[in-house]
This record gives sequence, structure tokens and C-alpha cells, in this order.
Amino acid sequence: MCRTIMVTGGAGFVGSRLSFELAARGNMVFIVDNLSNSSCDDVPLHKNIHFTHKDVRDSDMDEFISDNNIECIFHLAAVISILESVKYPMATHSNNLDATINLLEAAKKSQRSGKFIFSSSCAVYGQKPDIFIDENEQAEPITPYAIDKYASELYIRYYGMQYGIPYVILRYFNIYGTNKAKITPYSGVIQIFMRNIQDNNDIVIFGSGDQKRDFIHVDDIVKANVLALDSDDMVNDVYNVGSGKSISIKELGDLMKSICSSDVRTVYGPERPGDIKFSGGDMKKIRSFGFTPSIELAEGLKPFFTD
Ligand code: UD2
Repeated sequence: MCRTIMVTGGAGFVGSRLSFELAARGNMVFIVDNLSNSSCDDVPLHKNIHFTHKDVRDSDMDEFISDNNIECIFHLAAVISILESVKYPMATHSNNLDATINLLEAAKKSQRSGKFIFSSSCAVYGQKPDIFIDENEQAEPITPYAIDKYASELYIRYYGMQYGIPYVILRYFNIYGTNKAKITPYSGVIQIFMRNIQDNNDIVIFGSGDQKRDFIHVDDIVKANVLALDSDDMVNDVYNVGSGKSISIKELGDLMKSICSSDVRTVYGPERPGDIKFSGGDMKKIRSFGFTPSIELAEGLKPFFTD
């Protein structure tokens, strides 16, 4: 079934790939992006994709939704760096929570009927023991980024209950994949390590390196989003999206160096404020709807050094 879909943050790392996949499936895709972390060149090219340079916080979002007959909304636009949220909580709050509320208000006013699919984060769980956490685990966010993601989830549930907007909340674990974006201190660890290894510089681990992450390939994240759109049974609920495996940052550095036979040194720096110690997702819930992560980390890392 072809739909008219809006993707906020559709020029971003995940949003651009998701938009292309949705368009290739015959849907009409309206990308809304303020290009704060991307450029026009990042907007995927496809006859079914329409791009609008626009901020999700604009007061006329409801008109945009009505004028374009948008049915379903994927809300991805956000500041993704936890570190940036610790440094600039006001700015990231506006992008990560105010924008969500504005979009929900617009969705309510425009009286559309399709799903509101939200890109949330496992960061909402906070510091937990070294276990694979499921969605019933209490959310205990410990950074502005995580607080805003969790508050967004609560608003989405409220709009679902109060105004009947059907929703799906996807809690992503750590996403990776080859990415043309400029590398900054706010980039993800895999991107930063890759650049250091390529430039023959030391890789720097913040803290002991024993902290663990569950890395999931961006193509699998796209698959989970498409499933969330297509499945009638996945509705008004929250789902982890990860690989179901976790690896320490020390092991990650060793793995990346071994893939490209690099002998750069691993050095250690101070722990980052708000850094989660253990992160790994229990995937039973989303697996029960047919989702299987398909790309192993060692496989998914290879293109970083060949592309
Ligand atoms: C990522 C996402 C965030 C959220 C979260 C969920 C990014 C940029 N952020 O935050 O949006 O979804 O996952 O878990 O993708 N590290 C080093 N050396 C470096 C860089 C990082 O040791 O040069 C460590 C860092 O201290 C942390 C780990 O690597 O322990 C992962 O850091 P990250 O910035 O890639 O991702 P994270 O988990 O903070």
C-alpha cells in the first residue's frame, strides 16, 4: 500500500536512508529538515521524494501536513550527541523535546490518521547492570538528551491516549554505518575511530574502555522502521531496536584495528560526563513481529575501510 509520508530529519544519517527506502517502495515522501547537521547534497534523490528546508518547530507545521495530505509521520529530527546535550541543554532541549510537542500538536490539528513513528533511544534506560534490558525496565534517564527522549515518549503516549494518534516508539541502540558527514567530537565512536585509524593517529578511549555498547547497522534500523509502518500489530507501544549483542569499547577498538591490520596505539582519556556503562538490548519483543538484525558488527565495519 502506498502512502504519503513525512520524514523529519530526512537529510540525516538514518533519515536519508529511510526516506530513500520508503520512496523506492512507492510511497510519496516529504522530507522536512533544517539542515543543521547536513546539507542539500545529503537529501536522497528519487522521483517520489520532495524536500522542504524547514524546521520542525515552525508554527505552520499543521498547514504543511494538511497541504501535503501527509498520513504517516516518522520523527527523526534531533540533536543526537549526548555530550552536546550535556554542554548545551537549552539548545538540545528545544530541538529534542519542543520540536516533538510542536509536531504532535500539528498532527492533532491536521486530523490525519496514520502512525506517528518516533526515533527514541536506549539512553532512556540510564545506568543499568550488565544485562540485556527489555522494554519493561524502568526508564531512568541521566542526561539532557535522554530526559528529552523520554519526555518525548511520554508526550507521544499522551497524544495517543488523548487524541487517538496511533504511535510506535523505537528505542535505538548505537547506530553505525558508513557516513559522509563531517567528523566532529560529537560524532559516534565508530566514525571517530575509523578516521583516526585511517589517518594513522592514536585512538582515544574515554574511561576504562570496559563500557559496553550494542551496535546496530543503519540498514537494520531502516528495516525496523519499515516494519513499524507496515505491521498493523505494532502500534501504541515501545520497542527496542538493537543487535542483541554488546561489545566493550576496548574490544571495538581492537576489532577495528584488526580488520585493517592497523598498529595505531590505543590511549586512554578521562571518562565522559553522563557516559552509560553497559548498554545491550533484549530484542524479543520486536523479533516477535518478524524483525531480525541481519548485519554482524565485524561485517558491517568492513566497508569503512574499503569504500
Ligand atoms: C549514542 C548516540 C546517541 C544515543 C545513544 C544510545 C551518537 C553520536 N550518539 O551515544 O544518540 O542514541 O548512543 O546509547 O551516535 N568513546 C570513546 N572514544 C571516542 C568516542 C567515544 O571512548 O573517541 C566512547 C564513549 O565514551 C562511549 C562510547 O564510546 O562510552 C560510545 O560513544 P558514542 O558517542 O558513539 O555513543 P553514545 O553511546 O554516547
